[in-house]
Amino acid sequence: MTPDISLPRLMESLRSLGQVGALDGGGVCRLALTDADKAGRDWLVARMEGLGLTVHIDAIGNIWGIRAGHSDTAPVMMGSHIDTVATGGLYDGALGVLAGLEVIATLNAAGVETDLPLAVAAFTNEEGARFAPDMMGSGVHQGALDLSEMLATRATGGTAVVGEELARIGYAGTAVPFTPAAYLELHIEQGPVLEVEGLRIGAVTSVQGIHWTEVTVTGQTNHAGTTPMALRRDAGQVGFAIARAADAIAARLGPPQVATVGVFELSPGLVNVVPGTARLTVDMRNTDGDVLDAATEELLAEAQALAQAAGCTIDIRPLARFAPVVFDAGLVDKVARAAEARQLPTRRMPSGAGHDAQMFAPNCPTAMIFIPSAGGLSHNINEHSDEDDIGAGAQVLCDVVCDLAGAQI
Ligand code: HGY
Ligand code: MN
Ligand code: MN
Repeated sequence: MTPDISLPRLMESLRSLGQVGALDGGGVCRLALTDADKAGRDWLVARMEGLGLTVHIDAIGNIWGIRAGHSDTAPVMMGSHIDTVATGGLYDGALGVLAGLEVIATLNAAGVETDLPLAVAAFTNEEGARFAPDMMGSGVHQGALDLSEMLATRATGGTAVVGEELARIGYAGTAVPFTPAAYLELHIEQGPVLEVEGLRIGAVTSVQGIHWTEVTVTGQTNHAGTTPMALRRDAGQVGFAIARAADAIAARLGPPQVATVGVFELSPGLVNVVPGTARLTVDMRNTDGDVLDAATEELLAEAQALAQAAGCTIDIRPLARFAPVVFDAGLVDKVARAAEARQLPTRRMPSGAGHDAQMFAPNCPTAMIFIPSAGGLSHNINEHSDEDDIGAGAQVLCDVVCDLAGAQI
């Protein structure tokens, strides 16, 4: 039997990292490549070194630690991310990285060696909240995104540039990425399904498609009192109509289609000035890539027509275009069987959120393990998962990784 992970040790590490970038009212903010992210990275490297891992950092700032195995071949990799959104919780991303370190600590304590090396990774800018697209580091690591293009990426709505920020925080490395023997990611579900169905583990089968688009509408600033409605070129009204159109498309298509306008900025943003510019972002997702493509196409055509009818111009900038991804069926089965062997009620399910794992799926056997999210809440400072579920997820991760890596138990 695989050695038991230590839940107290794992909870200590989650709480300790949760202090880095902690928000006064609870929750965490470690936006990618900020000082808080740097502090989280420094914390992680120290923990990896403390476990005897050999630490590597690549050109996009991905961090991974290697535990040697009997053979000098591609490792079994566990990973996720430690960057967060601005209203982040303790577990989104951090759980997958720190559960990986807990597996290492467990095997170290039990003196268990493995045939294959083990790796634990934290990928740069999984969230995409400051710099789009999301899954930037893992995308570069696995060849889905171009390194020089990503290094040149400017913050969405800001001036910071990825390559300059990496250099500034001291995480522009030289390590050479590789494709692991297999990739496993433990993550909170960030949705309501497991909790509603009274289940403990999700064996994740796929990740839905993700389209992010930035839309900038340009009209004409004008006096709010003297300008007749018919003479206005009101960028704000066009922006609002585009946001409503996105919502209407999602309502018409029904689940699993979702649409979110997360950023909406008017300029100059003054009470008595007709907005000259509206900048908004639209996040659209669907498990069916064709339906998602058509939905995005429909929205952008409507946006063009709305702008033209209002005498405005429009600039459309794709920020992310990721097709749906399916995980390795054999490895998904292994996850489900490992959970059931621990008497953990389990189901197979798709992921509504994007994850670093989706970048590995085309290149090596890849699967994810979900645990329940309280109230289905995430990207919210009150994000919570029960300790028992955290322990159960980490134990399933340990069991599957030991099986894949040929642990000498
Ligand atoms: O947007 C996502 O699904 C992920 O949190 N980056
Ligand atoms: Mn995440
Ligand atoms: Mn997230």
